[in-house]
Amino acid sequence: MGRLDILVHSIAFANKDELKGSFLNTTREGFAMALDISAYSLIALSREAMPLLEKKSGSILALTYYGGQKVFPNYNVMGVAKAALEMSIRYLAEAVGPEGVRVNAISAGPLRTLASSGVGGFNQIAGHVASKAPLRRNITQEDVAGAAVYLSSDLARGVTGEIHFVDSGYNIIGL
Ligand code: 0WE
Repeated sequence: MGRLDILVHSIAFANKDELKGSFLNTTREGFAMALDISAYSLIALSREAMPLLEKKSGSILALTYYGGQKVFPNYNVMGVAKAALEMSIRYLAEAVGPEGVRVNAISAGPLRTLASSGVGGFNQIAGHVASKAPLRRNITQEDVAGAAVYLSSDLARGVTGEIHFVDSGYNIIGL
């Protein structure tokens, strides 16, 4: 297999029924599945990747969403899973830091992808962000790619355990 420079975690799943209606209706099975696939998978992947990742220069990058820090309508159990993912970033950063491996996440603003295509009210969310965010626009795939290249590269050699927002600045706004 050779060596790995970068591991990108970009996987999440919750049952469609859990991504609508009241959070009170979150099922034990739906909760377990969302956290298993969306958060625990980072720990499992990181453990398997560690023997392959370059010591002193390897890095791990995950993708998260502001719904892991604030409440968004319908995001529900995915918000809890992203909160677990974001805290796992910090614990993993501490665990693999001594080998010189860094662990960070990008918290991206709403972006049209396969994962967001099944999301009811996506256009409304994107429209709201574009009207309120400091940059008054939605992000692009290239915006995320730029941050990903930076965080994965030696340019970010002193950065680990960080949740880096690529969201046109939306997260700094109070109202
Ligand atoms: O993290 C996500 C969504 C990830 C996701 C998407 C699906 C669609 C298909 C997880 N599980 C599933 N399950 C499916 O069956 N996003 C950041 C995009 C997203 O999802 C939302 C959002 C946004 C934004 C759900 C509700 C409200 C807003």
